[in-house]
Amino acid sequence: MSHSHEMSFWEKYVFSTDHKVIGLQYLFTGLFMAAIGGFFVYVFRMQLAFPGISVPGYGEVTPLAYNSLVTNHGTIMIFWFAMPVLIAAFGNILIPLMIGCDDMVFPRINRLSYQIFLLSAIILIASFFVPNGGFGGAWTSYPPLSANPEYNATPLGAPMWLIAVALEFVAFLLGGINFITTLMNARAPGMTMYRIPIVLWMIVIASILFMCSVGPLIAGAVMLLFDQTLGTSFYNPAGGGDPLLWQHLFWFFGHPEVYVVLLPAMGIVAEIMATMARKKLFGYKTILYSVIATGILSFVVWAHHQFIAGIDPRMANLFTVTTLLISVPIAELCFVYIATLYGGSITFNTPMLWALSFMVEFLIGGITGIFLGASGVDIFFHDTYFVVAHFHYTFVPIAIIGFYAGITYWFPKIFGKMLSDRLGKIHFWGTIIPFNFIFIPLFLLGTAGQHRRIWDFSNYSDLATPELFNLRVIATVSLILMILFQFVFVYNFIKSLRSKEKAPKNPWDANTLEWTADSPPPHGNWPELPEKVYRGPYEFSHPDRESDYWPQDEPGPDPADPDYQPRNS
Ligand code: HEM
Ligand SMILES: [Cu+2]
Repeated sequence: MSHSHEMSFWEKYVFSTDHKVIGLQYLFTGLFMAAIGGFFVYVFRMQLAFPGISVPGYGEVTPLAYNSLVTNHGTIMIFWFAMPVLIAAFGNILIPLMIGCDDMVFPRINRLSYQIFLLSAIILIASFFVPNGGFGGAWTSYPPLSANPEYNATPLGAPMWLIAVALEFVAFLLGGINFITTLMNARAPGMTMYRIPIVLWMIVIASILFMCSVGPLIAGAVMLLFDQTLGTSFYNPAGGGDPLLWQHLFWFFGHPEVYVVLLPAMGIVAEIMATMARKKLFGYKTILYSVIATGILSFVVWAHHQFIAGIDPRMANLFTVTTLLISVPIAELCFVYIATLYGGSITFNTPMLWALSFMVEFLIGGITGIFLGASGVDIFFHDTYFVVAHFHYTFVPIAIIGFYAGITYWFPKIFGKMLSDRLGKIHFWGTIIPFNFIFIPLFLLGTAGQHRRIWDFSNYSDLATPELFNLRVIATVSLILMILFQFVFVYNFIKSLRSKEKAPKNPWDANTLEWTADSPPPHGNWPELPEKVYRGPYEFSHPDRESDYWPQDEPGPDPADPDYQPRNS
């Protein structure tokens, strides 16, 4: 490479333009933020189960603090953990390696994207320490509560939160430009559209979805900032504004955002399933077109968040129909994945367990979403813990399971060492079992009418029964168990990094190009870029071949070619 001189620590790890280093920066910043978001959840779940106690490691939870903890937990988990890890970290690391090029097309824009992201994280964290603490108007930030400093009691925290979120959006717009251009322009010869690994399609389609949906929200956020700080009244009815305008702008972005984080996770799962089942991914094009259909449909469902906002019932029907329609392509994806597994010779190692559990848990989230999408049912469930349980059954698989699936699968490539599969399995079960014991009780609490965003339920006689109290304790104890088991992963991570044994180049016998690079890949990825791609990424257990996998760059016939002559004929 052109870097003949020794690079200093700063050049190598802080101001690098290498896509892998930027990917790791996003990864570790995202994980650090997840730890904060996780700590917040521990604090407010303690308050919910044992109201009024002083939470170990935090202290007493005041109502104001409770609001801020919930708000920032949600904000951080989605914008500073799910997006940076699933899209920015995996996207940055995987795109060039899987399409066979040496870096992103605009490496310095890429670096700038991370730096703006880091700044946004710093501003958000700083907002916890200003007088009255961080913003407490919920991650959806509905006005007039969010717009009026007198109502939300966080005159500094609220604008800082908005500025942090806006900067984070800028970072992801810049990052998305790189992802799309790189995928379109830097592919190795022979890497045709239908030979691109599905995870890259998912990451790039997610970036496009984000770019198309975020514009109106940025405009809306600026207006909200003006309402907060300059006394305008875009959303203030007293001044002629309309608080519902924000709800439209927010959810026009907010619902596609769910698919923005879902798609990369589903892509990760697809790669792992094909490899660990030694089967060709079933219906590559079906997946691609279902994802595109999902993306388009996701723009016409937003008002299912407004069924109780005084919407005309005929309009509610329309949004019920589109919401239920979107479950069709998503269900299709699930069937396609099951078809991939069908008849495969499955290895149940750690990445595969995560991938399989993703399907099971996400299914619960998806099915309960159908209830909420029906306007009549939602009138009862709206803003209860049923909703909280529903979206966590989608977000925890996406963010937590998706992350662990991806990191355990690509760990040998990224860090050049193997993780312990035994510790991995302990961590897996220690996470997945408590996870269900957190959120099944929340479904029950929601059906019992327990409202969300409430600081102390003992104030409501119908919610202060011993049965409901027990359910809250089960959820909180399970959460603590789940958090404790995360340290098994941390231990495994550090232990593997320190081990002397190097990982092989291609430990899972996979086909995609990243496995042909050294582990970890050097700056520039390969001494010489892959010369040609001969086939799709999922030629596993091909009947004409002795070996059960067929790397994309291995010279030889292309089974998709019409002139292809099978060897055995
Ligand atoms: C196992 C870990 C988690 C637990 C136990 C948990 C628990 C909770 C609870 C109980 C609430 C509602 C609090 C209230 O309404 O008063 C909540 C809110 C929320 N959580 Fe989580 N959560 C977890 C992980 C996540 C993850 C991974 C995400 C997203 C990637 C997420 C996103 C959200 C969002 C968006 C809200 C709404 C915040 C708001 O109302 O403003 N959570 N969480
Ligand atoms: Cu929605």
